[in-house]
Amino acid sequence: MPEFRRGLVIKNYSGFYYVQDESGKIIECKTRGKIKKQILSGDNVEYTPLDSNRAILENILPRKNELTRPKVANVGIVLIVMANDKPVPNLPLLDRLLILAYYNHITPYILLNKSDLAKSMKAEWMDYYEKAGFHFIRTSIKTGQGIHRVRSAIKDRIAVLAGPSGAGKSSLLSELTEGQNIKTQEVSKKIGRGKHTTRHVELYPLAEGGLIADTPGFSILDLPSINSQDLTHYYPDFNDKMTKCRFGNCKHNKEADCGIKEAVNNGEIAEFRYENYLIFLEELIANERCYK
Ligand SMILES: Nc1nc2c(ncn2[C@@H]2O[C@H](COP(=O)(O)OP(=O)(O)OP(=O)(O)O)[C@@H](O)[C@H]2O)c(=O)[nH]1
Ligand SMILES: [Mg+2]
Ligand SMILES: [Zn+2]
Repeated sequence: MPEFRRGLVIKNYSGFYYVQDESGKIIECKTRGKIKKQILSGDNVEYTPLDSNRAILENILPRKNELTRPKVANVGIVLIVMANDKPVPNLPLLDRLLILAYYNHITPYILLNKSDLAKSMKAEWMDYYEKAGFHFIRTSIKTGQGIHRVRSAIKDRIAVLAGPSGAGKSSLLSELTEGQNIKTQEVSKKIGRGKHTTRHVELYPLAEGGLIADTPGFSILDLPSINSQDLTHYYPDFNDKMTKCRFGNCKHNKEADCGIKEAVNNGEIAEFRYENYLIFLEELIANERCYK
């Protein structure tokens, strides 16, 4: 039996998979067609070398998780990007992205970008996340603030950027990769496979270790299919307050003696965060009615 080697898929261009081997070298791989699943960027794979640069991709190793937007496997960290202003933060989207991250066992980092601009009111509200203990980094591509902290957060993991259009995701990607992504985009344009014709997701390596993928901005995001009763499992900032609820199955909505409502009233939980929670709760309850 020939021995397989292991690597990580970083991109897929017209039938070829580019796999980073254990030394960091990129190997161009083809499949034999026996792999039934779609091979994603981020997949750990086994391959048989043909020569020093080319190989046959044999197997996909089990995935830790799999995101659909962007389509990447084995994501370790999601960078949720909002801007101080232009555009103002989309807090319902931020709260949905947090739920999605915890659901997929991905560590969320909240980046408040454009810290060189004056804070909008919604950006002021975001101080809540920092106080509540979420990973929170203020960044700016103009002043360089926070960039090194983001690099060390990514270290050795697969990171994806997410957030509304215009928040600065692609700008941060260029900053983090020191322009490496722009170079590869130009090369692919020259050989006629510009970024407009390719729909795959590319992972860009960081000098300090780790890989990062960009995502086009979006503002609409469905909640994962979770039980309404379990929604608070995805709210680390609610956890210690829930112990005060009178009812064990409290949904923190219309119930009396609720620890969450008490925390909202005394300012420990931000009102907007609770209001978003209630909207999501209704959404999940409505879905449950549909499937009954
Ligand atoms: N002042 C300031 N402007 C920034 C900063 N980061 C990005 N921008 C600007 O914001 C605009 C949008 O940046 P992009 O990086 O394209 O935003 P994006 O999140 O990738 O947007 P989509 O690709 O549409 O989702 C550009 O004009 C950037 O130059 C920042 O830290 N400060
Ligand atoms: Mg972009
Ligand atoms: Zn409660």
